[in-house]
Amino acid sequence: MAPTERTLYQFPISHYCEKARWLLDAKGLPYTLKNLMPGSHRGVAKKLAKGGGSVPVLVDGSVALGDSTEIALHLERTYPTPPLLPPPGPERDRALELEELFDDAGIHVRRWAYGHIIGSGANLGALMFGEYPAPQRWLGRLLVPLVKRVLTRQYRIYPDKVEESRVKVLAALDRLEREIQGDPSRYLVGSTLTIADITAASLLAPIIQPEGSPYAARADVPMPKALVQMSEELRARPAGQWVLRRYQHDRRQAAAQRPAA
Ligand SMILES: N[C@@H](CCC(=O)N[C@@H](CS)C(=O)NCC(=O)O)C(=O)O
Repeated sequence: MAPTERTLYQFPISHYCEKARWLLDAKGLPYTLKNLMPGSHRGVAKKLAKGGGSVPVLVDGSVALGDSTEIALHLERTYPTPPLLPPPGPERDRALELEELFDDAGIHVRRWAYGHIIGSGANLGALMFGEYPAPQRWLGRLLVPLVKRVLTRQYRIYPDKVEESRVKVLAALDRLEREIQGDPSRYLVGSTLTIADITAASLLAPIIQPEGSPYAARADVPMPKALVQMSEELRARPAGQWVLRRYQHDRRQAAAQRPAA
């Protein structure tokens, strides 16, 4: 039987796409990545998944999913080994609840981070388009002023909202620390990795900047002072250390077992 064709449509820099890549890697599934250009992505995503037009979109054989949580649940149903959710019961319910909570926190991480990146002289073109092939990379860099305007409007990157998001990100980190009881070696639910861990670690990664993530510090793209400072402060906390550990250990392990597409 021919292997299932599996394609993840994405933006390389998107933390929701990083979550989807990690889920696929953790399941040991081969997939092809297709980088969409911001702007034209909407039409492609809507046509594929008949959803809101955001990325990631996973096309897995005859099934198309346009939301990272739906992707997580689909993968769990279709490829139960290794399990990324406990069996039905209170632990599973808690994992699903935490998945949703940290998924929402991702909106605030993004608004806070872009709020500082857009307001500074940071090289947004290199961050967003560095991984695209040449013609798209050049086009993307030309479009940066437009991209900044669209991001500002779409994600409501306004000073009062950015501040509101900072407070919400810190509340999510407090919650994380309560869940792990201050111990960065613990998983959120039970004693193994679940979709709650993958969601929390990938969606918090842009402000912790772990090695092995798309947000690791790069000498060629200096980050705004506020982001560097936030990352340093959070890395000193159990929540920041937890994200670093999940990347050092679980993300690395998942990436290492990625089969060729
Ligand atoms: N709830 C969605 C959120 C995905 C999302 O916000 N994706 C962003 C990139 S980080 C996006 O596609 N933005 C452009 C758009 O919505 O048109 C998920 O979990 O997949």
